[in-house]
Amino acid sequence: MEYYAFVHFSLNTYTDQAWGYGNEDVNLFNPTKLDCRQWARICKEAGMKGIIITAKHHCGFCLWPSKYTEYSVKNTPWKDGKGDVVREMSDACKEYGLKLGIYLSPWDRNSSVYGKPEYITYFRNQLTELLTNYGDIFEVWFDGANGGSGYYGGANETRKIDSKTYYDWKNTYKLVRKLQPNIVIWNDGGDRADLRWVGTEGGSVGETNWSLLDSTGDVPYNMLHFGLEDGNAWVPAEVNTSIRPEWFYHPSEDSKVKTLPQLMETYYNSIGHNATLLLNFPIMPNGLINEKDEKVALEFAKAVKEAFSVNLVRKKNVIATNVRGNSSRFGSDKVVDNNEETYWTTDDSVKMASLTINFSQPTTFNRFLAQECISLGQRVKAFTVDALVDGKWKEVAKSTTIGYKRILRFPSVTATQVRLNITDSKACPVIFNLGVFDAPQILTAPSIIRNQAGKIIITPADNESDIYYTLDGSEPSSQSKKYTASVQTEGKLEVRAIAYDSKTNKSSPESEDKFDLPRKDWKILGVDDQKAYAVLDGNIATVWHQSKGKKIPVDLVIDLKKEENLIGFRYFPDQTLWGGGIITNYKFEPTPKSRTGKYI
Ligand code: FUL
Repeated sequence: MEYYAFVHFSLNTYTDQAWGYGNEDVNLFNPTKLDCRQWARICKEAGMKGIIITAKHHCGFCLWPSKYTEYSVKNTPWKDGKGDVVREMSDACKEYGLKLGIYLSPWDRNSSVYGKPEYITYFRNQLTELLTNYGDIFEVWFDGANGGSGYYGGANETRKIDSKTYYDWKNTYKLVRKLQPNIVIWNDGGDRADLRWVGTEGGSVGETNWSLLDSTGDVPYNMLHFGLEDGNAWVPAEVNTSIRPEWFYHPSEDSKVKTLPQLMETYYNSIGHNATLLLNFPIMPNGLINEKDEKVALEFAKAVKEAFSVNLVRKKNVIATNVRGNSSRFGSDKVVDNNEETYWTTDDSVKMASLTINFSQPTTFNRFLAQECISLGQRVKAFTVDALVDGKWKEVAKSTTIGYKRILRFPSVTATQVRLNITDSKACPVIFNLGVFDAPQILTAPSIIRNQAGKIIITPADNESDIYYTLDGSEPSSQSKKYTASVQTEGKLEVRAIAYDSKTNKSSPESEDKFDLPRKDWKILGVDDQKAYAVLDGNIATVWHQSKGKKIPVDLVIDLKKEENLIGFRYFPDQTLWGGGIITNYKFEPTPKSRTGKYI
């Protein structure tokens, strides 16, 4: 499937919430322009192969008129209670040649029986409705989230369950497979399913990405993100992420729709890392996808097409260091024949081998794609990509796993030959496709830092584009100052910068940041730890954590060296997903110096 959509639509859409409590008024649900054909058209034009709809989210509200609850579209003003969003979605998918998937939240904050054995019958009844009445379903999504508290038919209490045992997944899976024999099950909570979560909703999976896990046992973050080389179950990664920060529609996020460079980054870190990409569209209260989301999703499709439409090695001459039994059936030409059924492989004993492709003339490229024949398992553990530049071999990229699809990015190189050099493999490698491309530059907004000494450091996301900037808040363009080295600054200023490609005259989206008091002379008191200066270096990637043994409260006293008028401050918590969370309670207080020179 490679690339498909999520749509999040429920009562949350009308209450501006992420997770409904389960008591939201069904009368709120009244989309005036609901058009699942618009969703399907956009997904189709965006190159997606299917759509997974939130038939029931955690609040328990059903987008289809379930026989088993009153908390559904049948009691809403929409179409006088005669509507069925899942039906409209299923019809639209058929019309546009897309597959339909169902998200059914196991956690139901509306149901009075949630947490009791009866709920399992209720859940399976609903599953049966969804997997029986809407045609073929390609994937079912069992979200493992359970925050505990909820309405629960008026009980208004906290109900936590043991996600491993409560849902009796074994029998639930049996039912699912009986009703939809070709379905793929996603589940991050219970028994091992067919696809795995990647441990983040940020849009990436590890560069090393095995499609394997063990069939039983817990799956910590590292296994979710990188898979398990020696796992005994085939559980490939699905990268789920939203086109906006949140899953449901919030008007405040209209200005936070992901940009083309961000989506391209997601593409390379998901599809390019041997995973599928499940990209979410939040549906607006009127029942449509927002035009900004549509615009960037279509730009994204166009950019992917532009990058990968011309495979520079198609039908070129390929030489392999080894061919299985010297048989033409497994010949090296099979990796450039555009046929998914044929592949190159080596003798069983071979774990290191290379494929060298000769361009007939010097050729410029910056992307390399390789695909293993995964019906024979995932094998490659390490490889390099080398280019013959001016008669000398040069390593241009290096990585670990390949899997169904691996795409590597590197600065443009002009070469007469390119080589895939497999340096380690679990068993003899089996490759069915190679691709080499010259992708147009996707310009990404550069990052801006002012370090403690007051130096402005602007870094582009790639090393092929130029940076232009202004320090007075004016709009940057290719006529502005070109950034060549860090710039010393003092005091208050606003920096704006763009990355610019002179070949195409295109600019990146802009980055901007405002800076105020110089921090040059500031000293950290109160904690005896040099690492604490990470909080003053202007770089959000460097972090200070209070040492483990230390108790809260901790005072991080910053000596400003002179009296300053302060009207506010900003701080960034650790930006990494597993970085220890954010501070929940803190005081920010000016600490005047006493006459004795001590801080009080
Ligand atoms: C999470 C849910 O809690 C979010 O609301 C969203 O549906 C996301 C896809 O999965 O676990």
